Amino acid sequence: MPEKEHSKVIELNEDLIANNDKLAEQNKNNLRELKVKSVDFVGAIGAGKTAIIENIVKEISKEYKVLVINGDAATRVDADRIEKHGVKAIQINTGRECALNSYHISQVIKNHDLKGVDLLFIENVGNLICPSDFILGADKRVVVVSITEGPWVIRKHPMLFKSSDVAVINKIDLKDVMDVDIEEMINDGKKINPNLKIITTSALTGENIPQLITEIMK
Ligand SMILES: Nc1nc2c(ncn2[C@@H]2O[C@H](COP(=O)(O)OP(=O)(O)OP(=O)(O)O)[C@@H](O)[C@H]2O)c(=O)[nH]1
Ligand SMILES: [Mg+2]
Repeated sequence: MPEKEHSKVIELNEDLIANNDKLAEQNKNNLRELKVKSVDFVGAIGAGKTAIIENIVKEISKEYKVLVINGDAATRVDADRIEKHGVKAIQINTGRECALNSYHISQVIKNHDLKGVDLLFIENVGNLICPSDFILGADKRVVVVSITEGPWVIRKHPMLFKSSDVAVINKIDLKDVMDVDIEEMINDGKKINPNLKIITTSALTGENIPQLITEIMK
């Protein structure tokens, strides 16, 4: 690509990210005004984001009013899984876009009645790269990976781990069949972000889900 065109592409990308950041700040302020606590779940395809959110809502939805936004390229599968637990879910299909952005969240704030909602859980599109450029304005970001993605999944994707508050290493029920050193994965996360709270879970057995809930509710 000629140098001039190349720098135009970089400018365009920088504008896109700056505009996204501005709108994310507005989302954060609007949600705080509405007294809605918000958590953005990011992570690899199939790592267990929906399964973890299902476990959490099963535990807390009697006490708290929860709304879930499910980002997905094409289907309503995840929103339907959440709604089975009696919790309202809004599916956003992003098509060729590989992450939710702050505009999607601003539209939910604008078009839905969030009065009385205590917690907003946002499941981002399965992807360990794109969401690092697009913050949404949530209070917390939780990154979910699983041991079936290989022992190097954390060190290969440092950006998301740098910008997250909590990391979940899921599917630990499979540790006997996977040749993965979970302690090493935890060390990778700590090296990338010493402030990261790391929790190993199984969404299948429910192991350590209470610890995750405590962390999210802080
Ligand atoms: N054994 C085991 N399977 C799990 C666990 N968590 C999720 N799964 C399974 O892994 C598959 C993917 O889980 P999902 O919850 O759909 O993962 P996701 O991250 O939401 O996936 P996308 O939305 O497609 O990115 C499903 O078949 C789940 O039942 C776990 O802790 N242990
Ligand atoms: Mg999902």
